[in-house]
Amino acid sequence: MIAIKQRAAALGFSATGITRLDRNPHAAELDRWLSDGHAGTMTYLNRQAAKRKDPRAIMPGARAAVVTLTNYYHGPANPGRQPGASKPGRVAQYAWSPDYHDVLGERLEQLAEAIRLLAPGSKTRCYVDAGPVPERELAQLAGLGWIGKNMMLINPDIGSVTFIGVVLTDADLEPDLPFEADRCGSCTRCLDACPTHAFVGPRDLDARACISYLTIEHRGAFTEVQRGQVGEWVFGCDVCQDVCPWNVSFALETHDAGFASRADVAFPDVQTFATIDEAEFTRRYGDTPFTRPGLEGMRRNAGVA
Ligand code: B12
Ligand code: SF4
Ligand code: SF4
Repeated sequence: MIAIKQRAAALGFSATGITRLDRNPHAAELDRWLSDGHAGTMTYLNRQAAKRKDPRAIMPGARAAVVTLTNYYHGPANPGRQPGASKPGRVAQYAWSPDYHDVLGERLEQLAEAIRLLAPGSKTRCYVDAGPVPERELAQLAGLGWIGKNMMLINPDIGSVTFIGVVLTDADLEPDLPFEADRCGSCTRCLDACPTHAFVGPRDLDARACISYLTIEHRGAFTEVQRGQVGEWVFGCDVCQDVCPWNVSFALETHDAGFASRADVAFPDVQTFATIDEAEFTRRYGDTPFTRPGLEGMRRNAGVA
């Protein structure tokens, strides 16, 4: 399987692992998380639960997953160094560059082609963030890292500031060993630093209180409590990753041209959202993740910031 990993490295993926598909060993955790209501209004997670609990059901005949990590770290969030730092409003780093669904989707298709060449007649399907794929779970099983107390997949060499991309295939690929160790130890920095105390416990995040959920997935106005929680963040949140010692020590700035940051997205002028109309919003931000909350959502978030 060295050929697949070499191809993945050449395509720009930071790390790649392979796992055979089986029943999700943490299906019970997913059930409990959902029944506790921690998914909030993300009801698609309930609808997809059966497939997340048994990823073999996602694609007919699927036997293996080739799982990739892509580093998107843009450097320490040092407001003094950032252009536009005097402006209010912060955007999580995963949104700073062109939409990762597009960039990684194309790279995964090229990786899938390499798998089909290696195993003639095999079928493949690519996923990044969309679809019923338990991505962090598969990454851990493919040996790429452990699930931290902040629920992120942490790779011991590059940290957690990564996207996960997956190619499912019916080819019979030799798997890697799962990453069994838990290298969080007694650390609780992420749990303690979360501005909204959204962690009910280690590896248990109530998304309804998470700034990422509130600024991106929540529809409608904020309550007073939610306004206080969201604070200066206008899109997503990086706090539980910024404080993690594995990122502080090992995350390296990306030099991947596909993930070059866009100043208008990384450091937007938050006043803009109050004044522009839908047509102007689409012209400026139509190809960015800001389209998920849309102009109405970004206006609401910016209003708090
Ligand atoms: C819904 C979702 C969200 C929700 C809910 C987050 C959450 N913690 O579940 C919200 C909107 C809040 C969110 C926020 C973010 N997200 Co998000 N999100 C997802 C999505 C679409 C589904 C996740 C899901 O199923 N959650 C439900 C929980 C229960 O499942 P799970 O996270 O897979 O957890 C499993 C393991 O933890 C396992 N488990 C439980 N206990 C144990 C114990 C051990 C020992 C082991 C091994 C496993 C294990 O069981 C769980 C069920 O299988 C995934 C993409 C995907 N298809 O998977 C991206 C994804 C998880 N998100 C991602 C990112 C980047 C983020 C943000 C950093 C974005 C930001 N900066 O604002 C934040 C981080 C917040 C956080 N600390 O989790 C990346 C994570 C990459 C990585 N390296 O881990 C993903 C994988 C997207 C991608 N393709 O890159 N997200
Ligand atoms: S992303 Fe922010 S709000 Fe959400 S759990 Fe992490 S620190 Fe808390
Ligand atoms: S901050 Fe500490 S507890 Fe949280 S994920 Fe990182 S190492 Fe684990």
